[in-house]
Amino acid sequence: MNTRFVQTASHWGVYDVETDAHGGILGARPFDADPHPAAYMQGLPEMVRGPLRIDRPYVRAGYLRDGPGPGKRGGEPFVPVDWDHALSLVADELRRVRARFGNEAIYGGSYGWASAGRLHHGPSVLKRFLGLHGGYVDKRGNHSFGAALGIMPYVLGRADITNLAASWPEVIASGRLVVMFGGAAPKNAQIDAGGAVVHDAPDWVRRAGDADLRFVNIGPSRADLPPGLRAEWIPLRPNTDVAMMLGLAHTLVEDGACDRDFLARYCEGYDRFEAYLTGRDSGIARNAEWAAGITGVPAQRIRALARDMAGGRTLINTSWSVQRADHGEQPVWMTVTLAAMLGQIGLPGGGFSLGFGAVNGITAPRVENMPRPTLALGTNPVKTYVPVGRVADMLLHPGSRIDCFGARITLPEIRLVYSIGGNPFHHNCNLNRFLRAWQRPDTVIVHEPWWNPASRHADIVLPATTTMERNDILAHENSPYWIAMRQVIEPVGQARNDFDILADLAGRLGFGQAYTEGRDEMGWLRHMYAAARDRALEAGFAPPDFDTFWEAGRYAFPQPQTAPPLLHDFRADPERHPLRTPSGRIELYSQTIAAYGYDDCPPHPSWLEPAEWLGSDTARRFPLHLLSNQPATRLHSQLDPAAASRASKIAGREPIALHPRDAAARGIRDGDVVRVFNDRGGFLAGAVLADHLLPGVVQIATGAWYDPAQGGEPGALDKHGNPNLVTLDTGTSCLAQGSIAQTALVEVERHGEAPPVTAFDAPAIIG
Ligand SMILES: Nc1nc2c(c(=O)[nH]1)N[C@H]1C(S)=C(S)[C@@H](COP(=O)(O)OP(=O)(O)OC[C@H]3O[C@@H](n4cnc5c(=O)[nH]c(N)nc54)[C@H](O)[C@@H]3O)O[C@H]1N2
Ligand SMILES: Nc1nc2c(c(=O)[nH]1)N[C@H]1C(S)=C(S)[C@@H](COP(=O)(O)OP(=O)(O)OC[C@H]3O[C@@H](n4cnc5c(=O)[nH]c(N)nc54)[C@H](O)[C@@H]3O)O[C@H]1N2
Ligand SMILES: [Mo]
Repeated sequence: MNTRFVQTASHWGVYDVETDAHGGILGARPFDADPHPAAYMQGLPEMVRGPLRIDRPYVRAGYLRDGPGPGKRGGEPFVPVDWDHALSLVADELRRVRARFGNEAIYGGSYGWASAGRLHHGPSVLKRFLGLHGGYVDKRGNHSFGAALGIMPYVLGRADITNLAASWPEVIASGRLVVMFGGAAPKNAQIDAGGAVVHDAPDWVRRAGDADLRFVNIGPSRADLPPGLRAEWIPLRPNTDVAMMLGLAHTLVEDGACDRDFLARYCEGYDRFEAYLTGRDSGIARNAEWAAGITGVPAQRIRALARDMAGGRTLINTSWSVQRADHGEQPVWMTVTLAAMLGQIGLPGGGFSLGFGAVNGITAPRVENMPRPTLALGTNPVKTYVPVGRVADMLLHPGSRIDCFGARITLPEIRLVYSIGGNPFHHNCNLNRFLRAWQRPDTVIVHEPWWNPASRHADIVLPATTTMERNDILAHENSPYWIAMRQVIEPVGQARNDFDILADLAGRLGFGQAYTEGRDEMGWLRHMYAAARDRALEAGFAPPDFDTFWEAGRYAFPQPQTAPPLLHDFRADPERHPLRTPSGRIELYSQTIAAYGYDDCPPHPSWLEPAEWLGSDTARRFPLHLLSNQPATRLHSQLDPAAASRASKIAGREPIALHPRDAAARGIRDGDVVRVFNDRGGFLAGAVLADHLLPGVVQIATGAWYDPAQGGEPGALDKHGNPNLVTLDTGTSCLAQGSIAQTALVEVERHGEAPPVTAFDAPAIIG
C-alpha cells in the first residue's frame, strides 16, 4: 500500500505521522534522534478524527435564545450554526461589550498550554487580536511556579524561573550529594511547553546511577525519584518542607558549619534570619526537634543529613510542586537560604536548583543566543491584570481589592471571557466555586478542537484545528532545534486555525490588515523564519534559507556539552556582576517585603502553617492529604480520551493511590471505586493500593476530564476523578497569589453503586 510520512511535533515530541493513499491515519513513528519517545506519542493521531472532534461552530441553546447574560454554562445542549452566523455573534458581542463597558470588561488572560508551534499558539494569537481591538484584562503569573515567580525578584532579582535548574552534565561531573525536595519524577521530562525534541532523561538517570553520586528524596512519595538513582527516601508530611529546611539550617548553626564568609560577602540580611532560626527573637529555636514535630522526620535523621550536606559538595533542588502550596514563596526562599548557608552557590554541583526535571529541556545545557521565530503579540492598551489563580474572585467579586506582586489591584468587572488553548476546568482549583463564577459573565467564547470541559462550558464554541491540520515551526530555548511542523491532513470537519478565525473576526471589526499584515500561514512562517535566521547568522550560526529548512525538516544548533553553574559569575565577582536586588546581593531578609507588611509573607523565609495540612484541626474531619501531581500518561487534560490515558484508568476512573494502611482502615480494596471529598466538593476515582506513599497521603494525577453528575450544577459530584473539585482556590500569599493545588485535606470512602463515566460523550446537540 502507498503510505507517506509527514513530520509534525507536539509538546511531547516530534514524530512522523503515517497516512495511506486516502489520507487515512495509520499511526506515528518517533523522531530519529529521539531515544525515548513519550509514552503517549500516538495520542493525537489517534484522537484527531475521533468522535469528540467538534465538527462545526455551536452555540449554547440558552444563549442563542436569550442572548448575552449570566447562564447555565455546562448544563445545556448546543445548537449548530454556520461560520458566518457564529462569527457575527462574536463580532457583535465584542462591539457591544466594548461600546457599553469598555475594553476593561473583556478578559483575554486565557491561560493554557494549547499546542506547540511558534505561529499557531492560541493564547498568543488571541492577545494579538484583542490588543488591536483596544485591549483586554490580562492574567499575571502562571499555575506552574507562580510563588517562585513572585518571590525570586526580591531574593535574586530575577524571575526567569526556568533558568534556575542545574543541568544533568553539571550534576554528574561535579555532584556528590543531591538533596531533592519533591524529587524529580522522570515522567515530567516527557514534555516541554513549546515542544520536546529529544527525550534523554532515562540516559542521564542511568549515567547518574553509575556515577559516584548520592540522591536523597525528601517528600511524601518514594516514587518521585526513579529506582535507578538508588535514592534514600526521607518521608515528609506534605507542605512541611520549610520546617525540614529550617531544622537542617539550625543544625548547621549548632555545628558551626555555616559558611560565614559566603553569607557576609554575597548575602543581605542573614542576621535577621538567624535570629528567627535560633529563636533569639522569639524564644522558639527552629532546631531538629522542632522540625521533627512538624515534618514527621526524626530529629537524628535531620541532624545526620545536615552533617552530610556540610561535609562536601551538595546541591539542593526543590521541585515546583513544593511551591504550588499555601505560602509557596517560603520553600523557594528557604531553599536559597539553606544553600547560601552551605556557601556553595555558584560552584558546580553545589548551591540550589529549582524544578530540576520538571520539564524536558530544563536540565540540558542551553545554546546561548539561540533566536526563535516569533509572532509579535503587539501591545495591550489596557493595563489591568489579575493573578492567574484569582479568576473566580474576579468574576464573583468585581470591585474588590487584592494585594499581589507588591501592588494593590481592583478586580475588574468582566462581561466577556475569551479563552483559547486552555482548559479552565483543569487548571483552576475549587471547581464548584469556579463554575459559579464562570456562569456570571455575559458571554464566554472558546475555541477548541474537542468536546471537552472547556468547550462544554462555553456559549459560543468555535472548532479549532490541531497541529496535524496546519503548518508551523517548533523552536524552544531549551532544545537546540528548529523543527518544521508540516500539515498532515486537511482540517477535520469545518475546523479552522485559531489564527484564521481571528483574522476573519479582525476583518469584520475593521482591523484585518493590522492583524494579518497581509500574510497567510506560509507567509508568516517565512517571515518569522527569516527574521530569526538573520539574528542566528549574526550570532554565528548557519541556518539555511526557509525552503531548504522546510525541505530538510530541521536545523540543529550546536549544543554545548556543559552549562556553567547558576550564579557562577556573581560568585566570581559580585561587584562586577551584582544581582538586580536592592543590595545587589542575595536577599535573605527583604526590606521591600518588610515594608509591605504582609502577615502571610514575612520579610525572611519562615515556617507558616498551611491552611490545611496533616497537623491542622481540619485533619480531624478530613484526615488525608491529597496531592494531585502531573500525569504520566498525558499532558494535563490533553489526550485524556486517548488509549494511553484510558489504559491507566480503574473502572474507567482516574486512579488514586492510597497507602494500604489507610485503605484497610476504610475497608477499601485495590480496584474499588471510591469517593474523595471535603467541604468544597467530591469526585469518584479508582483505588490503587501503593506503599510508596507516606501513610496519610493520597495521590491522584490531574487531568481527568471533569464529568459532573449534573452538568452546570455547582456542587455536583464529579464521576471521573478531577482533583480540583476539592482543592483550595486561595492564593499562596498577598505577594504572589500563586495557586495552591497541593494544599488540600480530604476523606476517602468506598462508593457503592457507581454511575457510569460520561466524560467522553459529546454533549446533547439540538436543532
Ligand atoms: N489539581 C491540580 N491542578 C492543576 C495542577 C496541579 O498540579 N494540580 N497543575 C497546574 C498547572 S502547573 C498547569 S500548567 C495547568 C495546565 O492547565 P491547561 O494548560 O489549561 O491544561 P491543558 O489540558 O493543557 O489545556 C489545553 C487546552 O487547549 C486545547 N488545545 C490544544 N491545542 C489547541 C489549539 O491549537 N487551539 C485551541 N483552540 N485549543 C487547543 C486542548 O484541547 C486543551 O483543552 O493546570 C494546573 N492545574
Ligand atoms: N507527563 C507530563 N509531564 C508534565 C506535565 C504533564 O501534564 N504531563 N505537566 C508539566 C507542567 S505544566 C509542570 S508545571 C510540571 C510540574 O512539575 P512538578 O510540580 O515538579 O510535578 P508534580 O508531578 O506536580 O509534582 C512532583 C511531586 O511533588 C511531590 N510533592 C507534592 N507536594 C509536595 C510537598 O509539599 N513536599 C514535597 N517534598 N513534595 C511534594 C509529589 O509527590 C509529586 O509527585 O510538570 C510538567 N510535566
Ligand atoms: Mo504547569
